[in-house]
Amino acid sequence: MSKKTVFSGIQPSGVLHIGNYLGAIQNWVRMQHETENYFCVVDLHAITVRQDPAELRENTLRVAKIYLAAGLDPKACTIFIQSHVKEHPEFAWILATLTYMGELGRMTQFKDKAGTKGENVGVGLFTYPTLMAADILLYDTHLVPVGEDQKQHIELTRDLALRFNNAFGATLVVPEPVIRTVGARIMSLGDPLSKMSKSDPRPATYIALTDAPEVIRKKIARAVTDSGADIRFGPEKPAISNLLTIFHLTSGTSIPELERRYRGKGYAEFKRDLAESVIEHLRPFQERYAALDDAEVLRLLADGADRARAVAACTMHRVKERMGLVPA
Ligand code: ATP
Ligand code: LTN
Repeated sequence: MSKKTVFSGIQPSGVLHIGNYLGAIQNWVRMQHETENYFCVVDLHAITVRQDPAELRENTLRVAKIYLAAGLDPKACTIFIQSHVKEHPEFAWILATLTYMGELGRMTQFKDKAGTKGENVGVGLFTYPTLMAADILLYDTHLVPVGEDQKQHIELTRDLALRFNNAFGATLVVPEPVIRTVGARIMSLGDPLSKMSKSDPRPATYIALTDAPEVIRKKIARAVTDSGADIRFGPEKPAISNLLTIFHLTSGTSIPELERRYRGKGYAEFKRDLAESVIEHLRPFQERYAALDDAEVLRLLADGADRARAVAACTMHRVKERMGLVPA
């Protein structure tokens, strides 16, 4: 039986945090040997928000290094930079012609990021989901492992694939999201009601994958907690529930077991142990990250782009033919 194809991506819009890792990357690493994989650094998505050129360049390489340090095997995965494969924006245009204004206007990520900008919100932020759909559909993707916040974009991708197929005949594979049951939405350390985000201007609200142990200890010690002293998982305890989730995912100990272990103990002891669990969990990753050679990573990315381009060009050819665009 042939393997299913996986596609996912992360924007180089800041420093990656444990939310990106526990919500998305860890799943990729786990699945990689059962599937055929494309993991993309989506730089064309990052520029929907103004980026400093030097920082964008640095962050793009950093995300690729994080993929590798997290354990993605370049033999099993095609790792590449989105802007190296011109079929992504090309196909995004075609998909935009099939997308309705109403559909894009309903996207929560757009509504959040547009905020109070009114008429001055960038068009790229609005059409962003059509580029994401292009990313996914170019590779005949079956599975898209992401955090909870991306579910709506994948539903739109499915709708666009079906719409294309209905209009022009069976051409595109209709993908499915893969969202883990625990850890798909790690919350901010500063506000347990909003998700941990790498574009948050306050670095204390997220644990970056590259944070040094003393920084991790400090951030966890200062993390917001709930009223009352008991360490219990539940909707009335959003901050402690989030910390318990992180503890569970970094230590492998179940949440009920952690609740038992810290019954009658204070937040201080719980947070101290949690910090050590996170530090230990990240240690092998951080060692691998430090040992990566930039020149070698750039070579892998060039090779990845070559492989991705070959597949993407094939899909574009099929798409154009079906739509009646005359081949060059
Ligand atoms: P930004 O806040 O700058 O939009 P982000 O931190 O949300 O960025 P993305 O590049 O948008 O990061 O997301 C990369 C992947 O990480 C996606 O699969 C996304 O669903 C997942 N992800 C992002 N934040 C979290 C989180 N807090 N918990 C779990 N998964 C997350
Ligand atoms: N929109 C996603 C990043 C992203 C993506 C993709 C994820 C762009 N293209 C394709 C999965 C598949 C985000 O903001 N997290």
